[in-house]
Amino acid sequence: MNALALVREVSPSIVRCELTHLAREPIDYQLARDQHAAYIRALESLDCRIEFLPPEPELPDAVFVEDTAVVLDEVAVITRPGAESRRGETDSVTTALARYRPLHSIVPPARLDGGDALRVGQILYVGLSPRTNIAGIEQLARFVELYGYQVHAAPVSGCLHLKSAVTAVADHTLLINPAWVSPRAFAGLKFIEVDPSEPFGANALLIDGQVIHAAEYSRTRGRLRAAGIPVHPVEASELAKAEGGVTCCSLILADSKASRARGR
Ligand code: CIR
Repeated sequence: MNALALVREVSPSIVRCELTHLAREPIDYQLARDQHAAYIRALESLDCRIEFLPPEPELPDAVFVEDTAVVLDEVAVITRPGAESRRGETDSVTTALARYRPLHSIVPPARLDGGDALRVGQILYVGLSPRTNIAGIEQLARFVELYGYQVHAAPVSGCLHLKSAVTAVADHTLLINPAWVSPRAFAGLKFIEVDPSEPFGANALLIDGQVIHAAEYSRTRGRLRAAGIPVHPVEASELAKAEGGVTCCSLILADSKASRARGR
């Protein structure tokens, strides 16, 4: 499968990023850029075509493009990020996505971060989190139900987003930190648990049967490989200090639809 990955370069202001659960540590901006470049190479090695969103040097968290939209095959929903400092990130994403998908937008008082939306088949699990409120989940549900998706809320605690706690790593299989989200929220699915020493290891980006996963979490990587899942490790220490993971740095559009750019 070819896919389109929308990404955005790391902003120099990332040193002023939002932090919720982590204490601020110095971020090496050049190393963050190098790690981001390696992440993009990993996407390319998985046959993704890369499209850069315009840089947003004054928006500290703009590299974490996942939070600005929920992209499905048929439609995309522009979010209203839970952190006020991040709301300016959505304009350029709206312009970019309008070429590929019909759009809906989350409006006040709703709040929603894309990092809280996990799709498994026709079900969207949506985290009730520090960033996403009930109104956000309800608005998202109204939009995506038009396209045959069901929305299930999943409360998270101890982490920023649902996808900090759980991601899809194969058909019907989730990588999960059960301390942050209850497996009971995902009836009928199989689980691989993170190694208990790697609570942040549950964030993996699944593309066409293979996953990109932060190199730091070697024990969890071992569990993925033992389950037969091909893993591409990428160094992600600097973005992790900004509370970001591998899913956060791209918006993935399945190319069958992406190539049918709207109006072109
Ligand atoms: C934030 O707090 O919004 C950023 N520092 C990190 C966002 C990470 N995004 C994600 O996990 N989807």
